[in-house]
Amino acid sequence: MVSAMWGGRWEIRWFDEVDSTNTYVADLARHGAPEGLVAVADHQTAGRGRLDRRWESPAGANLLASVLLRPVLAESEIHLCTAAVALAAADACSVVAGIEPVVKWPNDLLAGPDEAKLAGVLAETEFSGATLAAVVVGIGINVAWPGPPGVGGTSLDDLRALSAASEPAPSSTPPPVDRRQLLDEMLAGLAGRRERLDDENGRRRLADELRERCATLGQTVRVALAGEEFIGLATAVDDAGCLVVETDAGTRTVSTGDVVHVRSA
Ligand code: BT5
Repeated sequence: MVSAMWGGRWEIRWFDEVDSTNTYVADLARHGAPEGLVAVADHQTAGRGRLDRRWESPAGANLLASVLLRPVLAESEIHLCTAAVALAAADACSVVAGIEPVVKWPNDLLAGPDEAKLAGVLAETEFSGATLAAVVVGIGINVAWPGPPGVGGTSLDDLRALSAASEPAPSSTPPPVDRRQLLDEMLAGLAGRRERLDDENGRRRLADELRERCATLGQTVRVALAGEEFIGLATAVDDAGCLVVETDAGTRTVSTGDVVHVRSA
């Protein structure tokens, strides 16, 4: 493991292999680790998605990172932490790779002509009584490997090759994206967004940014909650980052759950 401070705010611990960077950071968070710890792994033996799903990635191919945040937030606002990381990652993809992903609520970055899954975010919380103590936000960004067969993923390197090939005078294959550069750019973008979590005005600006980048708005969505499923039109993201869905039975505000874009499903 290599450890280094970055930007005066982030302590990066880069591992050859861990079970899951989220699990690692959550364990340290429970033992009082300060905000700013970042775990990165070349390989995860038990990478996790949401709802006990797996996040797959061969060694050295993709960016797998988890950040420890300790913002003072109401439970209803926790989704803004996912948004802060997703938006910082989207900007980093744009700066480092020239790829402009959109956000699919709640936790995906989609990119390319087919809006394929480029990245996924997993936010996990620790509470002290009723007070939010820590949020561990993990992200997997597909840099060189587009995800397992059959799940419809994509990668930055594939998207760049596609875009180079479709230019009027096709250029040679661009060089592979550097994971460290992508991480540094993401953390630089996360620093400012983290500060916005501290006051109401900043949180509203973060929600504004999420609204601008959110491909789910205006789409018919199917929402799966624990023990319940419904279809409706995603009409808004509120200031807490929750998705507002108009259904035949009325308006629903969704703070968690799986959302499928029905048109693209
Ligand atoms: C997510 O879950 O999209 C959140 C993924 C978070 C992964 C990061 S990596 C660093 C940190 N440490 C961890 O242990 N986790 C975080 P979800 O929306 O549930 O999507 C999971 C589903 O995406 C799987 O069931 C597969 O169908 C698919 N999948 C798995 N690996 C993929 C990949 N590399 N690219 C695209 N899709 C993938």
